[in-house]
Amino acid sequence: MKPYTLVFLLKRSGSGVSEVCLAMKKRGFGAGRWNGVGGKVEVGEGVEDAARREAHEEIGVVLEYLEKVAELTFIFPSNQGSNQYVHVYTCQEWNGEPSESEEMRPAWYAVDTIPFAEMWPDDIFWLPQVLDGKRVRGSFTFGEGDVILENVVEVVSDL
Ligand code: 6OG
Repeated sequence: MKPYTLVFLLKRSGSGVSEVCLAMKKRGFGAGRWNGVGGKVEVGEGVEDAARREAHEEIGVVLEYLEKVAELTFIFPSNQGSNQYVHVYTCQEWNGEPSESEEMRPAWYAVDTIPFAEMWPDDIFWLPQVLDGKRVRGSFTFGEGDVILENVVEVVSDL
């Protein structure tokens, strides 16, 4: 299964995460949805290196420390070529301000205003737990119209 990365920039306030940077995908797979930044890991490329490259290409930031927070499997039975194994990270230290590219338009959202209805439908099952400081492993099977047919999400101690 093809490896991908997904990174969410976070701002914290005293007790926890206050804001998350989402980016509107302007073209390609997932266009029209808010998501973290990321993409395919190229052959011979390290996973974290791929995450850093994509963040720079898509929103112009240089990531410092990355924290691995999830591993997600997305299965499209009617289109197996779209199956993905996604390594998910959060990042609280970066250089530069998120800025728009040809591919993505970033915006900051307070954690209680995350636009789940305009995101991939799996996100509601795992992103709140990640923003709550947990690590998760998940698997999602998608049907026609990107409806979720099956989902398994477990909180894990290590990834
Ligand atoms: P490019 O095609 O831009 O990489 N991605 C998903 N993210 C979520 N939250 N749910 C999904 O459900 C996703 N499928 C793919 C992984 C695609 C980017 O989109 C993410 C990559 O960051 C199906 O190279």
